Amino acid sequence: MQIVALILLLPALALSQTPEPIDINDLLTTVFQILDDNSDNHIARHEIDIFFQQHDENFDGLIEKNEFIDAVNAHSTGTNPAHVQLIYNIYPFLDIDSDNFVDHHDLDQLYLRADADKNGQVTLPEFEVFLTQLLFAHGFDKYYEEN
Ligand SMILES: [Ca+2]
Ligand SMILES: [Ca+2]
Ligand SMILES: [Ca+2]
Repeated sequence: MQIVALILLLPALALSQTPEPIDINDLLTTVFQILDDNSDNHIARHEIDIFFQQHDENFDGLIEKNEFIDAVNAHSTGTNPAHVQLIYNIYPFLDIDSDNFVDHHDLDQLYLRADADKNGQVTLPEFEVFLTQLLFAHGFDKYYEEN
């Protein structure tokens, strides 16, 4: 799966010859570390809930788009602006049931997909494969062409 992800990335990497090329692995590692609340190199399901609760500003059990953008901004100090924009664009993909909000139901579905070996922990390799596939399933390669 890792190799498949890398092969899928090659066209995007070829197009990213800009002054600040997007380093997808660096970006994914950074997001992983933000979600790994206890820094044990695994993302447990409840760590997703911790992040969710920290950024559900109006306590309605949903992460609205504006709350998602605030959450990304809160963790983006010194981050390549292209990375920040890329993460903004992930929001619709997280809304699995397409009801315009990200809620616990969506997170359950996303977590099940990310935890490839179903052991209740998401490792960095699992996370990288999952998020890379998510990005490419939603036209990530087009993002490179437009930027
Ligand atoms: Ca952890
Ligand atoms: Ca909310
Ligand atoms: Ca796992």
